Parts: sequence; C-alpha cells; structure tokens
Amino acid sequence: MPDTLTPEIVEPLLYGRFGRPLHYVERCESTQRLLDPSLPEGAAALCDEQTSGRGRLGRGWEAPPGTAILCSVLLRPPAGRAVAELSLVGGIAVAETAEAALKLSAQIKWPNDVLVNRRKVAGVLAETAGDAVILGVGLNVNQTREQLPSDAKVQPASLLTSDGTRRERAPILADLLARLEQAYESWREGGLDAVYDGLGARDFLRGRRVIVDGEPGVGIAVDRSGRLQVEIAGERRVVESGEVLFER
Ligand code: BT5
Repeated sequence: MPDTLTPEIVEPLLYGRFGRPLHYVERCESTQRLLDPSLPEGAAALCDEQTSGRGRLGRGWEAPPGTAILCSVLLRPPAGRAVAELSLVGGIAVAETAEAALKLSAQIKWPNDVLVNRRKVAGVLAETAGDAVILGVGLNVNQTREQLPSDAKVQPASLLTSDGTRRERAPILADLLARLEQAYESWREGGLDAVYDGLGARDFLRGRRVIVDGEPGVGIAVDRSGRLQVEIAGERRVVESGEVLFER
C-alpha cells in the first residue's frame, strides 16, 4: 500500500472530530496558510511537501516530499486563554503519538519540541488567525539520517532513525488528530492543570543544564501556567517565551 495522506486514505481512519474537514494538497508553501479561520474547529490541512515550511521566530521547517507528517489544525479556544499553552498541549499529543508508534518514551522540550533520545522528532507551532489558532505539527516519520537537517541546533531524528522502522503515515496522523482533540478538550475544560500530568512527566529541561539568553543555568520545571522556571546564578527566574539551549 503506497504511503499516502489523501483524504480517501485518511478519512476512514479518523475516529474523532478533528480532521473534519480534511484539506489535502500534494504541495504548498505551508499548511499554516491553508486553513480559513471561518472553518469549523478541528478542520485540518496537510500536504506531502512544503516549499516554505515555517518554524518559530522566522525559522524554517524542512522535510523531503512524502517523508513526514506536516499538518495544521484550526482551533477556536475560549477568549482570553493563553495561546502559548497550545504549543504544550500539541506537544503532549505529539509525544503520546510518537510513544505509541515507537514504544519508546518521548520528552517535551519547552516550549514546542518533542524529543526522543534527546533528538527532535517533531516541532509544534501555534499561530493566531483572528479569533482562531492554527496549530501546526511537523512530525518526522520516514526521513533517513541524511534527509534530516544537518545544521539544526537541536539534533534532529525521525521515527525511522529512532528505531529503524519505516511506517505508513496515515494511521499515525489519525492517531495524532485523536490525541490532539483529547488533549485540547481537556485543556479547554480545565486549563493546563488538566493536562499537566502529560507534560510534567515528559519535561525534558527539568534538572538539565541550560543556557537562557546566553546565561548558564539549570532548568527547574515547566510550571502550571506553561512558563519555564530556571535557576540562574542562584536565583529562580521565569521564562515566558523564547529559546532555551541545553547541554548535550
Ligand atoms: C518548530 O519551530 O519546531 C515548529 C515547526 C512546525 C512545523 C509545522 S509543519 C506543518 C506546519 N506548517 C508549517 O509551515 N509549520 C508547521 P522551531 O522550534 O523554530 O524549529 C525550527 C528549527 O528546527 C529550524 O531552524 C531547524 O534548525 C530545525 N528543523 C527544521 N526542520 C526540521 C525537521 N524536519 N526536524 C527537526 N528539526 C528541524
């Protein structure tokens, strides 16, 4: 069976509300640009190739055609809720998905990376579009080591490089959408507290040597409001957003 993500293949595998409607194109600039904010919550866009995939802070996201899950989902969170928390909610769902596929544990590196064996297998991007939020997930599935970016600050990995197994992407995508729906609904009802167990247990930076804005410190934990607590020069600091490097 060819590894394809067309709606005929994916739709029968869906078991929740997310992924309906499903908008698939073979190639696009970025799936983040394919969802009209007037679509129903849970609408998803996916493609086999992005020509201008987006990371955070103006960075890019790269994956050879047909190797990865590149997906965006439209969310309509209640007014006044912190959008940044949705990167973590997405991270929990992606980590669960990677764990279910690999039978290995995955970690969440605040604020939006999913790691397996210290290597980044996925990134999450939450962007606002009017009242809606477009949550993008890039999950590396079948890239070989040579097909992963060589210049990334966090060493990349795919499910294939993690355990040597090549996988069909459609069932993994269906699983991801269902897990995302579940984590999102919990968050919607009960905030980050409601999903914190899935986050705290996978908190990669906890106890790890980190560098924040050029200063060395130690990660304490992602707190219950989604911020990263660190200790720098003997003092506790709270990081709201940005980039934290870690020592390998
Ligand atoms: C992210 O940004 O990790 C969020 C990535 C979100 C991508 C998805 S794909 C579907 C949807 N449509 C889009 O256009 N975007 C979303 P950030 O933390 O800024 O990480 C970006 C950095 O990761 C880059 O600067 C590279 O160093 C590295 N990188 C690029 N491609 C990668 C890959 N496939 N795997 C691991 N690292 C990668």
